Amino acid sequence: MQDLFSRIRDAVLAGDEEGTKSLVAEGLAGGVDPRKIMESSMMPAMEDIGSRFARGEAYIPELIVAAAAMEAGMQTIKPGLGGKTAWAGTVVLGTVHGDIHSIGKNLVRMCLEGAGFEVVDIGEDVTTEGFVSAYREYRPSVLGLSALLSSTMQHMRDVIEAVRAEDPKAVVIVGGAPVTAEFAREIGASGYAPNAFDAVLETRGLLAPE
Ligand code: B1M
Repeated sequence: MQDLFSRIRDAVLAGDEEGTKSLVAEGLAGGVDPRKIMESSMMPAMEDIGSRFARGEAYIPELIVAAAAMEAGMQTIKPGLGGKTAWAGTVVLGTVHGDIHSIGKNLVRMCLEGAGFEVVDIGEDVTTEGFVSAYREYRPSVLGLSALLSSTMQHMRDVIEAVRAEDPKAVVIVGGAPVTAEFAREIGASGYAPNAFDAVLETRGLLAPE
């Protein structure tokens, strides 16, 4: 089993989409629990490349190909989960109005999905009203806001205010290159993460029973 997990981990790190898919399929055919495959192979691979990226030892293209391989593996795993990926909770995620940067947000989505969250990705350039209506529709455990521009991150404050008018207990996590922990506190966000891997830890922490 360990051997299969390390082969899947290597395939994800190499950005080998076909290899990841076929190894995941091999595990599923052999009766391995799909959740175990995610937790013991794909997630550690993304954590590994993510921490190397944070230390400046890996670069954006490596991160992107690994994320694509993980996404391919996730597509193979999903039917095995019987459509249920939300054992950890639901997250509505989007990039704020005026901002079309999607790469970081997509990585956050993939890591959350890998950790068992159902993610409703509402895309980029999402207006405050767009976030509120998605919140109303999905009633997520957590709302995630991403912004890559110093100008657009200002919209996060409006989204938080509008969503809290709808549900005063709304849990909102923010992130994106110009966003800091201090800014997150200032605008009343429940949580902040500097990268996709910390976004999983922060989301889990916010939902953990006290
Ligand atoms: Co843009 N861009 N861009 N750009 N772009 C930046 C962000 C910029 C820093 C470049 C620069 O000037 N050095 C700069 C912003 C400056 C600022 O305001 N602080 C900038 C600018 C100015 C612009 C335009 C205005 C340029 C122009 O047209 N004059 C324009 C704006 C368009 C718009 O949004 N309205 C623009 C356009 C574009 C492209 C379309 C060409 C392209 C986006 C393609 C796409 O996303 N589909 C693009 C890109 C690629 C970049 C850079 C090069 C890379 C961004 C990226 O994908 N990083 C960027 C410069 C740079 O960073 N070197 C730049 C990789 C990604 C993995 O990291 O997105 O930070 P990141 O996500 C991380 C974390 O931030 C965090 O986790 C992610 C993964 O670890 N995170 C979260 C993100 N969201 C999170 C949410 C969370 C938690 C964590 O919780 C919910």
